[in-house]
Amino acid sequence: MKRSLSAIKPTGKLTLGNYIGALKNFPKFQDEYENFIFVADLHALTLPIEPQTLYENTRDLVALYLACGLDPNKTTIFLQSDVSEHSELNAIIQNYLYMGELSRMTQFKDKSKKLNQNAIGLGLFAYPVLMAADIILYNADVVPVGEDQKQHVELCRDLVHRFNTRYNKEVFKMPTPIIPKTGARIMSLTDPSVKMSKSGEKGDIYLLEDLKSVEKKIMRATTDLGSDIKYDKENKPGISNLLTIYASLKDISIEEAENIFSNCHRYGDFKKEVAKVVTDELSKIQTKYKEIIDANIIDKVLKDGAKKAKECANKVLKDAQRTIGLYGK
Ligand code: ATP
Ligand code: LTN
Repeated sequence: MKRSLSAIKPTGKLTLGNYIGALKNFPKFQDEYENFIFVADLHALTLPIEPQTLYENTRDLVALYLACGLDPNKTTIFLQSDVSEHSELNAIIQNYLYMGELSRMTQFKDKSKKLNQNAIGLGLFAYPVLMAADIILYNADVVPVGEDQKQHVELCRDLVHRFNTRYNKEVFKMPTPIIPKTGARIMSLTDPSVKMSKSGEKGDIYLLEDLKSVEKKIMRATTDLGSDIKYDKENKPGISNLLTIYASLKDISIEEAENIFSNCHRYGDFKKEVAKVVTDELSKIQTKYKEIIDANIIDKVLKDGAKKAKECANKVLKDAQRTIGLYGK
């Protein structure tokens, strides 16, 4: 059976962007793939974060994984920090990735720009090394992620090629990023030129947000000149973003969404429909989230997941160690 692997870092409250670009797609793999989904808690340390916040974000993320349809009987759900093989493989493969290529990563450039230039953590720079270890340890065939993570998976592909060529053996599996056709980059509702993100501002919608507030944000979303509901990223970025959200949640194409609104010439009416689709979806997720928190099952899910993940990761780690001349006992 082929393997699928992905993760989200518990850096903040999950947004509608995280859901559409990543989370919503994770359960699609659990029937036909061996599915591994984890919380990238070590990656969350690459920017300053309060211990209590990290702890709570982690619990909420696992609960949201379950609320969005991941079934622990079909998907191995675990914490990155519970499987020490991630850090061990990281220590090895850091020697096969170069500082030049790491410094060209868009995410590093964006995030480091916002920091005091004398306090850019090494972990932020080496972020894609650990991410490559995450992927390689599970022999992942596919890695479903949003657009912004594609570059990191591509760097992992370069590493796999470099390593396998160096040792003349297929030690590591070559992964392929899977980017959703629609919704791979949801933009902020107040500024459609920037990505909606957990560390963003008021233009972001959170999965656990009060539904009235969600509705208000959509009704006030920045729109463009004109009155047609047409997808045109250049000239109508706000409407295009709302159309993308609508199409993704309805599981239809952008063209189909445009057809539905071909006779609608009032942005207000269109926004009402978008708000309805979003709040319906979030309402379902929030109800399930509450049930999961009340059922107190998270610790058990994580314990079982870590055990399964470790079995798999340890094999790959040992194989890599022996290949390069370490004892790998
Ligand atoms: P941060 O603000 O802390 O960088 P983030 O919101 O960008 O966080 P990540 O943890 O980096 O979230 O991403 C989790 C997953 O969600 C990744 O697969 C990423 O590609 C996807 N994702 C994040 N933001 C969006 C977005 N605006 N649209 C679509 N997918 C997104
Ligand atoms: N960097 C990813 C989270 C992540 C990940 C991974 C995704 C960490 N390790 C391995 C896929 C595969 C992000 O979403 N920011």
